Amino acid sequence: MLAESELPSEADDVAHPHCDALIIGAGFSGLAALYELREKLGLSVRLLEAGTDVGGVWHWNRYPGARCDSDSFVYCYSFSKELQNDWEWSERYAAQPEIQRYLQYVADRFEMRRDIEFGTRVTSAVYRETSNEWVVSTEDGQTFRCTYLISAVGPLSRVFKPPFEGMDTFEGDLHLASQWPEGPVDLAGKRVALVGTGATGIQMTPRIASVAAQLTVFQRTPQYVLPARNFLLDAGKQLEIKSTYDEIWAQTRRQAFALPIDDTKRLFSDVNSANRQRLMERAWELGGFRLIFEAFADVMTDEECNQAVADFVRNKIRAIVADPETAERLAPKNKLTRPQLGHHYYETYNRANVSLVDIKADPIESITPKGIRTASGEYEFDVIVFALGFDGGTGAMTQMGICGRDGQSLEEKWEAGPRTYLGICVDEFPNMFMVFGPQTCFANAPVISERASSWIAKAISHMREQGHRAMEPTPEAVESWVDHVAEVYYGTAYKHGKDAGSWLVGANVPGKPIAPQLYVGSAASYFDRIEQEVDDEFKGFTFDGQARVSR
Ligand code: NA7
Repeated sequence: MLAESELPSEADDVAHPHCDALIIGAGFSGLAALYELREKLGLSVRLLEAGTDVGGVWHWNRYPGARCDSDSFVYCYSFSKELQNDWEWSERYAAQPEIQRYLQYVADRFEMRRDIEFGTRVTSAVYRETSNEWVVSTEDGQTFRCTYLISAVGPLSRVFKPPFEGMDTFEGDLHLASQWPEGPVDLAGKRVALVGTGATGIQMTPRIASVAAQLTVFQRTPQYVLPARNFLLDAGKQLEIKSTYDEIWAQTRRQAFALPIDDTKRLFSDVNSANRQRLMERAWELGGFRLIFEAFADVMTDEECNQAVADFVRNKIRAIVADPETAERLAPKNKLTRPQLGHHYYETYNRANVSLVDIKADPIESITPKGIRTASGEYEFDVIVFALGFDGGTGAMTQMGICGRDGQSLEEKWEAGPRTYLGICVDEFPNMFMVFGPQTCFANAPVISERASSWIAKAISHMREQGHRAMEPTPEAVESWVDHVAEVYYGTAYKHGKDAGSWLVGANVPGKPIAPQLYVGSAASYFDRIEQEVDDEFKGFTFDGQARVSR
């Protein structure tokens, strides 16, 4: 809570530029919001970005093997038919450089850069009731004023730093996957340690193994890794995509994870044992997330189904990995929730230069000048790479010094976990909107970001048409969304995420309260819910209320 004397005064306002909307973050979410608010609503918009270019998570996460897990042709915007027709994705799953090139292309094509300030990190954003404005300060000493504050900082941008002792004693090179250097990193012929086997570590493993003299992977919890089955999108496939884009987007918007596949309605109990196996084999061969969406409808809700699919993956691991001990170490013991996609991940453990250390059995004690010391001894390395994940969901927002009415900080507001309405707004934080904020839908991100941005534009239009100056959700609406997010989360296999240390429930960061960080219901139901709010003329909100002031 800020003291009254710390609240920004109006005395210096003339020195501080005002815009209608100020967006924080130039990733998929921020650029979508910039497009909606500037091009469609005609607002004056400023976008502040800490990095040196557009890209957001794709600017920072340039580690070897970084790639999206959604089909590239729906891991993009649908707001411009011309854009979607002109841009060609080269692979089923685009790699980081291509995704960043896409966002650079979008920024240039729609002349977004003129409204973006790069290298500008927000250090505080305080709502000032008297002028119904947000006063935003940056690390380099700038101050901005705006009516609408739009956070687009992403759910996975606050890095979880390695908590190990002795980090600064290591004589070789240390790298964090999510802060990978822009210049070349030479791993050829080196002895490399990789700590962490989440989505990031799983992508890095085959790439590092292909160049390093030796790769030692330190795994705490094994994951379910499905084969991605990447391929080049040839001219025929490009034509097919371009000529059916409307149908593809319609399919995507109906699908649980906003992917271009059809969710099956088939229950596990509908099928006999031989057919179950056949369905799982088919989904495994087609690759991607088909095993959890196309084989059976109840993988996340039926224990027996979850167990059968989990056993199927464990058996695949045993069939792929030649060394039985390594295979058992790689076989997950937890329930199957969101699997990861791998690009020859398990196969990589058959290479002579790759080994796996189980740090649950043999924990890391410290980083030493020569390498890593575990309970059983010391390993020597030239390079150590950490892929330990993020303070996901709330982490990026609570570090920005955001204070709503009466100087109440977001950190205080979310002391026991995120509390939002629809993952977009927070009570007592008038005119603050979030694109892909905590408790938004956990699904193919650009599709969610685009829908949320368009929803925010509709909310602001509604306010303007009705002559309102500010809106915020009612505490009751927030309570009902928080309850719904929890009910859905704890009604599925995701409820085991706490035991698995999942960031989705805040369990990976010591001391963080356990609470679902995202809504794990289907994207289709999320879209219906937020559109219903528009149709109901934003009945979960109060307008002007305490925010009303006379200028
Ligand atoms: P994740 O999925 O959170 O994975 C982090 C990994 O780091 C995971 O294997 C963790 O093991 C491991 N970890 C975290 N802290 C430690 C400590 N203290 N010691 C050892 N190992 C540790 O992050 P990613 O960046 O891979 O992926 C994030 C998201 O990106 C992913 O969910 C996708 O949606 C895209 P653990 O499992 O906690 O035992």
